[in-house]
Amino acid sequence: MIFSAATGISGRVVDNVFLYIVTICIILLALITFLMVYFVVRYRREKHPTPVDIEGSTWLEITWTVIPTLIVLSMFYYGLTGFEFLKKVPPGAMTVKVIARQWSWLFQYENGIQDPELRVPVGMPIKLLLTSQDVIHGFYIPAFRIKQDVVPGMTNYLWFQPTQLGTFDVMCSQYCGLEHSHMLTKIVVLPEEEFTKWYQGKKKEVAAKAPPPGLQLYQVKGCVACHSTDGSPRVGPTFKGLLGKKEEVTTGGKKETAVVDEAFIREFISEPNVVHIEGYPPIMPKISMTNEELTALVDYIKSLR
Ligand code: HEC
Ligand SMILES: [Cu+2]
Repeated sequence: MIFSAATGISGRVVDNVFLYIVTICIILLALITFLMVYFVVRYRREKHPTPVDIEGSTWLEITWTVIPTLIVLSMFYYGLTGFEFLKKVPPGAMTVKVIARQWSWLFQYENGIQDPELRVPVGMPIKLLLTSQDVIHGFYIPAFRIKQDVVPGMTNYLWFQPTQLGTFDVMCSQYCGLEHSHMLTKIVVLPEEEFTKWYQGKKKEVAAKAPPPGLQLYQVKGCVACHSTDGSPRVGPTFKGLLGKKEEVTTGGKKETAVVDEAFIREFISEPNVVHIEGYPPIMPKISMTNEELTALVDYIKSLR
């Protein structure tokens, strides 16, 4: 559901400003159109064959200058206070880091949890710290009516306070390359107890320091944006049946046929720009990870037959 109704505190604030401005515009449009048509009919040439000079009216001119000025200023004032509201994070907000990259989102909580979807408790103000690992992205939650550029090399922020349980869409609002339109995720607003349960449970996993399973790394490290695991086409080759596959590759300008084995996968992930696979764009990013993580990922890819 993309054009969802406004929700959360920011949703109401933004919608009110928007409705106020649209209402004034409609009233002005109707008034001006009506007067134009009325004058055209009333003062048509048939009725007034000879033009006459008319004296200006100071009062009339003052009125039609002052009233529209006040209306425009009220729109400015209303917009400005709305903007200030959207930029002032209430105290006690829960902070979550958001990482954007081509072409997926990652959320990092204060206790170390990482997840491709954002889970939050209802009623709690949430502050998001936004950074990008590559190009400019735009973090956009239509239902909450909030949007902020996510720029590499700087941290922007955004806050919202959900007032309603449910699942809401997150989109990228900046054209950031080939798969931009698939850079989607969800915000899940949970009852407080349910959130706490999830938060504590996940924290134990993190504390146990077990290397996360390959599937989770596949999502957290963002491979999912470019590689499918079921054979369906994405920007990069599917992981399904990758092990043992024969493919045409170019290494240092030399074309050859390679058989994908464990070492090939490992080296490709560590140095993605040495070998190129025929038929794919050379855009695989170098993604930092530990040796254990790399092993878990390679094992996961090997398991996808
Ligand atoms: C932004 C898109 C993108 C992301 C993110 C990405 N890849 Fe890739 N990957 C590609 C492309 C494109 C290729 C083909 C590159 C080439 O031919 O130069 C590729 C190639 C590969 C290959 C070689 C495939 C083959 O057919 O031999 C492996 C293995 C691989 N990626 C693993 C990963 C892993 C693991 C991750 C996550 C840690 C990842 N990729 C993240 C785009 C991506
Ligand atoms: Cu993007």
